[in-house]
Amino acid sequence: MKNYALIATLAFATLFTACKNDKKDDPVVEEDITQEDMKQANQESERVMVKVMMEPKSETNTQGRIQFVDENGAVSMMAKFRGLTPGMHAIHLHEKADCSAPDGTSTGGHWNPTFAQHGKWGDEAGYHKGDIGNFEADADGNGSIEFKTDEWCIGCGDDTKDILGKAVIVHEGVDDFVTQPTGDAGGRISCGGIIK
Ligand SMILES: [Cu+2]
Ligand SMILES: [Zn+2]
Repeated sequence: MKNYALIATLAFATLFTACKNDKKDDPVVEEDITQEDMKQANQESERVMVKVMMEPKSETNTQGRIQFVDENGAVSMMAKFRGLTPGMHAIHLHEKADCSAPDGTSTGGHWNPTFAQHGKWGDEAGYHKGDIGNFEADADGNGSIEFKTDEWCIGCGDDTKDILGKAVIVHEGVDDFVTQPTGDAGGRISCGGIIK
């Protein structure tokens, strides 16, 4: 009887020591990872991508493809176009992802959720969240533009940042960054809705 008790005590002691040692040897104990850490990790690893096909408008042949990627708290845009007239063209985000009108006017005005004035992106005097700027088409009518900002998101639900449901418009002319509220960029020659 005495022996059994001793064996039981020893077994228990061994088990207890083993558990204790396991915990000490493991550098990452579960309790050390807080919910806040998990949230941050999820935000950093989440990558949202949307592809936009740009269709010709206003009786032009201007087509394009755009890829938007939301990653690590910023959205990057990579856009390629063909069928442009050589030279500079304005590109903006407009209010609605509706390209149904032959002249693209169904997309509404420039996307301006912060009620700012039209301008050059980053200007202290203000700019629309859709005021991407200008890009150049070469002699063959090909052009591309890359853009990145943490002032946009894709599907985050913040009305001042979320580009889902907006449209990309390429214009016939150049954005002068001064004329209100359009930049006097001329007709709308290519249109694509930003939808998932
Ligand atoms: Cu525009
Ligand atoms: Zn604008």
